[in-house]
Amino acid sequence: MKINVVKNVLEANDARATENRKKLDDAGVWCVNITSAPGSGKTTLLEKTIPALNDEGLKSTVIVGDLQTTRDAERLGGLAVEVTQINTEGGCHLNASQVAAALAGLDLRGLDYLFIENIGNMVCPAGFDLGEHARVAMLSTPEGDDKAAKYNTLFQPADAIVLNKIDLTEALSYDKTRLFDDLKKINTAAPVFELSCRTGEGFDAWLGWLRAKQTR
Ligand SMILES: Nc1nc2c(ncn2[C@@H]2O[C@H](COP(=O)(O)OP(=O)(O)O)[C@@H](O)[C@H]2O)c(=O)[nH]1
Ligand SMILES: [Mg+2]
Repeated sequence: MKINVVKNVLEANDARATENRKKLDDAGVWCVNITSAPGSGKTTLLEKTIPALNDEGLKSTVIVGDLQTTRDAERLGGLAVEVTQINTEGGCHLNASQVAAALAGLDLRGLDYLFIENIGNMVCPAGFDLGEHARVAMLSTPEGDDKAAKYNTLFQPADAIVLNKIDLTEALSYDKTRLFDDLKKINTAAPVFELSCRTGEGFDAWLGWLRAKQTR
């Protein structure tokens, strides 16, 4: 008897993620999976990003993952065309089956972007493809300038990296050269967007990257 549970779980997840991506491709929806520690500013980033894209006629839907509560969904309700909350009830990451279930309830016609806010966790979400087109690994200055090195499994596969809360750089003596030195060893391909969701500094480059990805 051969038992290989972990492998089977990941293979099943990958297969479901591929189906999700195909569904999104067919609908012309470009999907971003946002991963970070709790409190980095994932929901705040979406609160600023979605209306800015909407002003340009680009429509977004959101899937929000949380262990409990619908608080993030409430914050984003009214900004996106639709917001779907997934409560994992203790689960430390979203998986492709949960996203498939959410997609089954969504009308993707006329949409440009699907933003997925993953569970706040710098370890578990890294191993699970959800069917996204790009993975964004986010961090923020209050977390300290050593986090990319410590949680390299999150930053290594990222297609883009967001450093948020740069308005606090001086107050926190955040040394971004340490971050960039670490990223040279971990991921040199991903663009790094240094921004502040509070002041809006750096936001244009982030929006420009998103805009360039939606090509239909
Ligand atoms: N100073 C500052 N605070 C921010 C910024 N972005 C988010 N925050 C705050 O950080 C806290 C956590 O943000 P939230 O979006 O809920 O983080 P999430 O857990 O990653 O979704 C909130 O109090 C936000 O107001 C920023 O750019 N600068
Ligand atoms: Mg949040």
